[in-house]
Amino acid sequence: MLVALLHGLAYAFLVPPWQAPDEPGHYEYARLLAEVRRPLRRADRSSALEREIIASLSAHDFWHWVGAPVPQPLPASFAEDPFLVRSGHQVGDEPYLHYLVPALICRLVSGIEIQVRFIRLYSLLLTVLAVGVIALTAWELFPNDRWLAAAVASFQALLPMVAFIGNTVNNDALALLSSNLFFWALIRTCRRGLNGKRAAILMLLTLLALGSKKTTAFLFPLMLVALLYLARQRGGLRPGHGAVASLLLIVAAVGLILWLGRGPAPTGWMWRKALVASGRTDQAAHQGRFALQVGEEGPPWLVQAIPAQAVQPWLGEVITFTASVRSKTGLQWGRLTLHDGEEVQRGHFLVGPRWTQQQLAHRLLAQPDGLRIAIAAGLYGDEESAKQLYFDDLRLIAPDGTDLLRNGGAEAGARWIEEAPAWLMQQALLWAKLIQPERPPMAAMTSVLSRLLGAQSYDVASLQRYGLYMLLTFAGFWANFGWLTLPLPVGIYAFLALVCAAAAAGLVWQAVWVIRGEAVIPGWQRGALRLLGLGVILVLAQTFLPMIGRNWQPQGRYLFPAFVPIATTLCLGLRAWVRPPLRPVLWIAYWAGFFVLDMYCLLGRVGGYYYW
Ligand SMILES: [Ca+2]
Repeated sequence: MLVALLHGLAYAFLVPPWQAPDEPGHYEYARLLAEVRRPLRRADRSSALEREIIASLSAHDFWHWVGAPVPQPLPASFAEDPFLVRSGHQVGDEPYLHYLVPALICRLVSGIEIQVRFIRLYSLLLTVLAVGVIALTAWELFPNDRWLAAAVASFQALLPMVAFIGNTVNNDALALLSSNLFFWALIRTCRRGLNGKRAAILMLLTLLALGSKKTTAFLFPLMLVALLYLARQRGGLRPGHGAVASLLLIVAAVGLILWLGRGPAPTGWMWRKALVASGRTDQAAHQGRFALQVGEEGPPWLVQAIPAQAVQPWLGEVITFTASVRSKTGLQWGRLTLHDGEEVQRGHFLVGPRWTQQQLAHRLLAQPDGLRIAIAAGLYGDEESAKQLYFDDLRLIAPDGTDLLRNGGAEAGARWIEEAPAWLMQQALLWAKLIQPERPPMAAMTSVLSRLLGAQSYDVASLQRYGLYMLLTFAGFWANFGWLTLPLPVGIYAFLALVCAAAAAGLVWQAVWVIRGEAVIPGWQRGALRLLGLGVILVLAQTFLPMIGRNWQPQGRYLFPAFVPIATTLCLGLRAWVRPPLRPVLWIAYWAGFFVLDMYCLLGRVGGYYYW
């Protein structure tokens, strides 16, 4: 804890004000909370406060240090500055538990810079406490190997990025403390057995963590699995290996059938964020077997969202939306719509029962937040006019002739696996009378699944982007200072990656040993390590899955709430390479390595950049 305190103090004072990611946004949150004294909404943002913060940024040479051009004149809001706009707002986005004390600080002391310094000290306090908790956790988990426990416990105190992020104006410190508390309680429960009180503590700590930062969400499923697992162990209910294997086989078979089977809903097309089974028909088709239908028999409109990365190359250029359309009977109104986040463009037309070509051209904005295109029956705002229309061969043509739409010909039905969650959720909500039958629920899960399963999320460019983001996340976990503008030399990251790869290999080896029964470890410890392993898998899924199919970059610090499992697996993996008599040497090398890294980061990288 003393090491963490000194390490943290060094960063809290060496790093100039505002030179940590998103500090202005977190400070804005605290100040607004101090003023309105109730949970904040997006509408509570104040432009006067933003101008005050921007003046302070300017006084501390913010743009110079982050390596961005100094704006002339100063921007009037965060949104007007090309650098700050990427940081986004925390207000309306993050839970407010963490900000209570910073808000209090803002009420007690005045002067932006003093407030920022005090809020940093509050973060430091939380981080130091978090190190204390991880030490207790490691002691609890490895009573038979004190060296290993000390290595796990010191990992957090010695990691440069924790010392940096954990001591700036940011909500990561409380997330770190609360998730460490969760893991401490989890391991105590594994060792001493589950009872009502311990289960309640685990649930409360999960809530505390969830209230501190969104990145602790993985603790919720982990808590549920842990409670079930520990309850089963207590009850002595142990299904044999055969039962587990056949259960897995059944799950895999059902998954395969759901994956291969295709239902009536047109894949790629949504109505009110849900797939619609009635949106496709084989009663009429311009080409192929199927067409989309809207109006009396189908939903009143159908939407397809084009991801931001697909339209990115065509900013400022004209794209053309074309469709073949006909009515069921008589002359009917219909429309094509394009929505690029700010501007909605509608093209109305009148069609009869013969296929005709309609089109709508649109110039993309400079900063579209993705693009949504829709086909609809009737006139806009006049539901009475919506009669049956068929649409087929829809295309959204980019300047180079590529088609940005999926399933424009309506030939592909949605996979059952895409439809099943939406359908089940809808049935559950209908049953609970939470929705009316005519308003399908927000089946966000459906669009998430189609993003994860869609082939367009895995083209070469996307895979390269994911690889880059994973490397940046890895770097940001160890050390990347400023607004992630001050990385270490690539060679250091490569070395750290080698160490991690060695630890992973050691871990696999160790796991094989344990499974083959050659390593004897107590049952409670085996259970605790399994749950920690699950924690690592869950946090990796939580950090990396959201980047699939959209332009979103994870950060290394999003892994911090899983510090206990990450530090444990890393140290266990390293230990596996060394025979017991030589282990003290391994750990001394480990601490020496950390000491060199810390000194280099602090004096070489951070000090060298800001001071000498
Ligand atoms: Ca067709």
